[in-house]
Amino acid sequence: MNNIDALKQELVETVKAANDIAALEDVRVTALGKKGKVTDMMKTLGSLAPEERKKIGQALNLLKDEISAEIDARAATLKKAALAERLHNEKMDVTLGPRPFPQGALHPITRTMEELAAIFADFGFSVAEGPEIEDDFHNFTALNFPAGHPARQMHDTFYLPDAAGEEGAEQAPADQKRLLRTHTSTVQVHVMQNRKPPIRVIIPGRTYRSDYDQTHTPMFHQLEGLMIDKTAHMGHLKGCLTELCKRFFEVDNLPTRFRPSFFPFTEPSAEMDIGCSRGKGELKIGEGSDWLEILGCGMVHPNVLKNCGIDAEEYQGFAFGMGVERMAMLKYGIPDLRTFFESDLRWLKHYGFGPQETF
Ligand code: 2NM
Repeated sequence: MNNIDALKQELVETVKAANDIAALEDVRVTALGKKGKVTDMMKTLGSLAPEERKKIGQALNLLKDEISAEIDARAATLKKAALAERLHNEKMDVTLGPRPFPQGALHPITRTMEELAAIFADFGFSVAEGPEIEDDFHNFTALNFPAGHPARQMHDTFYLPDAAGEEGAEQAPADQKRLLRTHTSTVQVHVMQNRKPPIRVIIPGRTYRSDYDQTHTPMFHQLEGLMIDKTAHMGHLKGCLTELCKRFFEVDNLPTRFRPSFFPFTEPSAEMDIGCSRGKGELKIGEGSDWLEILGCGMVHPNVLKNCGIDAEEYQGFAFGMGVERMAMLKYGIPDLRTFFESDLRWLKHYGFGPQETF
């Protein structure tokens, strides 16, 4: 028993002496871990007489509980002290006046959307916006996605709870199910429903898909466009997007090609590639013999026009969509998608998006 008292004394002292959480974790291991001092003593129980074993066993269990409680109490104290220190060190004076020179700057995603919008403004396109919370009709049905299309699955789309889960609330009809828009095409639907052609709009904005890895974040940005009149055709689409890419990437004789593709909302559909080279792990746009996929496009499907209240016998048009992060990564040589959303000032400055020091 004397041994146990002595060990308790010793352990309580070491707990008190631990001055940070890491040191305290070491104490927990040396005291209570698999090869710890209390465990070592437990291992000697087998050689004792039954009466003695019971007494010592109980005492050791008690010791274990006591030391564990001592460690928890010490951890709480250390955490409190660490927080107090941070609060003290990171104190700021909110009454300070404005800084003498500009400290703000536009995020590269915002910059990229504004650059694209400025080019489209030259082509006569205006900017339209719409809600990020949408319904199934605007996100899928109107855009000619058949029932049961894979993009409609819970797995890919963030659905919102029905009628805030209220008691006695009726289940919403399928077309009214609420969701976070998975593309900005929902805004094209609103525009077509509410305006008469000719229509010439672009829609930059946030979109959401349930996906997270090296090349996907659950929130990302798209810029889509729509042009509708009586005679718009694939040639106009190609000319418009080719000129856009030349201006955006600042390459005069940019090679381009259009490959057949498929989207539910366009027919025919195409993907546009631009010329590039990939020597020595470095991507160069505008030269070389490789191709880089840059956007999707096509002639608006007659079903989409009809679903949005436009006479498909009289009007036709083209549409396109691109990922803003991808455009920004290619133009500014940013290799990792996820860094866009880390708010790291050093990263922003490194890629030339720090505050402008002109004052
Ligand atoms: C893309 C590719 C091709 C598109 C189609 C429409 C609408 F609403 F007019 F039908 N909006 N956006 C479209 C077409 C989007 O993104 C890759």
